[in-house]
Amino acid sequence: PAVEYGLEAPFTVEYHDAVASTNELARERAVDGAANVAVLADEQTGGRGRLEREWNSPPGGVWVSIVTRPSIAPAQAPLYTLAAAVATARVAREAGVDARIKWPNDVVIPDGDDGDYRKLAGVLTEMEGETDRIEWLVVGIGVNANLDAGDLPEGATSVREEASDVDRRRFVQRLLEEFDRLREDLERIVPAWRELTLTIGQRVRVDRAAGEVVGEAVDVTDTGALVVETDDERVTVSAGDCEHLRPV
Ligand code: BT5
Repeated sequence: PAVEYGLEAPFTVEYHDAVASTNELARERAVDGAANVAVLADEQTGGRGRLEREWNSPPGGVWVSIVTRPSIAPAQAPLYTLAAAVATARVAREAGVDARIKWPNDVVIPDGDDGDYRKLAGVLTEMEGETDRIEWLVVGIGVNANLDAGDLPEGATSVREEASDVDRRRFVQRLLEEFDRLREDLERIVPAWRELTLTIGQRVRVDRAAGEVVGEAVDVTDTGALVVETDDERVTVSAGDCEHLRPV
């Protein structure tokens, strides 16, 4: 399928016109032992976001899930989410949009100076493994590429709306290349992420099961958790604990 799709990527690319969710298919591949496979679809009928949320995936977007088997501890897995966001933002910037990263997993276009944004892309990372070693990791990336505003939920935007249509084959190729380069050196991911984020320095409200945190987002840790300075303490929030983050 890689040859059929015409990509010389560091991953074997499996292409489908329509699937329920590329993450679901990638998980099946992962369970079967696959590595370095990317599952790509033109359309998803059951695209998923984090925490059981829905992901709108009409034809024209880039819906892709990457299967990897890195030898890392589960605590490092969030770095792969950050890497996917960096790769996505970089390639979107090549397409002429002012893409920035909103912690933990959104690629957005800033909208004015008050911290507002329109969402361009999202990342959904899933994994399986032991407490000290993961077995596989699936990194799903959804980018609103060649989509009209009318096909998108409120608060979302697309590369088409912000700039112009992209060659999706080329976009996916660049995305996989950037992701591949970033995963080779995990220590470079957080610095690369810092350069593209709009969250650091913002006053934010983070909703968690354990209660909300309001304060200034001051940094991310070396495993990608957000450090928020409230009136009287520093709170570290992991991506998995974050239900919503918004500028306040
Ligand atoms: C995400 O979730 O942002 C992760 C999205 C990952 C999608 C990819 S596509 C390939 C792979 N296969 C899948 O099934 N999933 C992955 P979250 O942060 O929970 O954001 C979800 C929220 O974003 C929804 O509740 C909506 O409010 C909004 N939303 C839904 N579809 C959107 C879209 N196309 N563009 C922008 N925002 C959207």
